[in-house]
Amino acid sequence: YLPKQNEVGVVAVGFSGGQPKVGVDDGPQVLIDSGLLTQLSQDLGYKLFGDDKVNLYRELLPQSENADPPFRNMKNPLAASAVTRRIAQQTYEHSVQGRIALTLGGDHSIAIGTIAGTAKATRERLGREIGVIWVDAHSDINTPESSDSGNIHGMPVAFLTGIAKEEREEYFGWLKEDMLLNYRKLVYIGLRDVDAGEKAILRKYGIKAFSMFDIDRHGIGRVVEMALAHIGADTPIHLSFDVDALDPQWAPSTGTPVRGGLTLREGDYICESVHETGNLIAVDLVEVNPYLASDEKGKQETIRAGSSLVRCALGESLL
Ligand code: Z70
Ligand code: MN
Ligand code: MN
Ligand code: MN
Repeated sequence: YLPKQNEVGVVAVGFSGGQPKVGVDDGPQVLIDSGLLTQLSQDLGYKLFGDDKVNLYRELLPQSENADPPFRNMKNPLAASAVTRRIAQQTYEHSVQGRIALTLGGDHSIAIGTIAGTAKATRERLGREIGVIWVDAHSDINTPESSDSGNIHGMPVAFLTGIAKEEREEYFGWLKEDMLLNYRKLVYIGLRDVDAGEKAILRKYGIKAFSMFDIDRHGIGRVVEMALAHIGADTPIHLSFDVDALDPQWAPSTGTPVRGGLTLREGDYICESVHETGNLIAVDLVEVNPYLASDEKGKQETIRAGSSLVRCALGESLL
């Protein structure tokens, strides 16, 4: 039911306003400069649509103290809402035409846009709800009120599932019912740094999550099998991959590295398995910040790892 699996719609989002560290807005450019898009078209044979240049949203970040004041404890709320609203329109346009939407971030707040767009498009195009596989060290499911940091990249899942709600259009009120994700169709892999408030939310809603503990216990093969079974066969899948899910050994150049993460092979395996289902409708690769590694090698390793994840999700390593 996915007629254009040879077409990829690229959305390159240079946005850092969902968290405090500058530089993650250069993530998409370094990924593209490393040759990722060329590999997708030349080596993997995809027809590419959409952004050939990065949308840099730096000017949208508040230039003065009072330009975008906190709202319900959220930092840079107007900027994050405006950027994600635009991204939602972009992934919607790709997805409604049956293209795989590939978004390069940027911090993880941008997934508010990417998933809102594919959820709406998939309801229209296929009459189906999407499933989301969220691969991350963090669960990013704080509400504005449960968040200690006020950083919106720790909140996207709460807004997308409707667990956090806001009426005001300019503060994510543009997220309408048909853009939301059913939290029963969400599954996490790789968690190891989850706030107490987030644990309470995961428990309250019974959200499916495979932490590093589960991966140690069952192995990545079984975990991915269980994750896909939870979402259900034949469900359109949006894969949202935060590079910090990988162990800092493989991806040190990110805002919040957390030890004890996935090996690069485990990360690639998740992506390969999702590709193999034939149900992939979108991939996000976020939180590559080229300036945070302690040396050039760490930066290059992170870019290589991020780019490998994307290629695996698009079928590079399957014969
Ligand atoms: C913490 C918060 C976080 C990264 C998400 C951390 C959030 N739970 N950090 N992704 N890299 O601020 O809400
Ligand atoms: Mn994240
Ligand atoms: Mn994370
Ligand atoms: Mn294939």
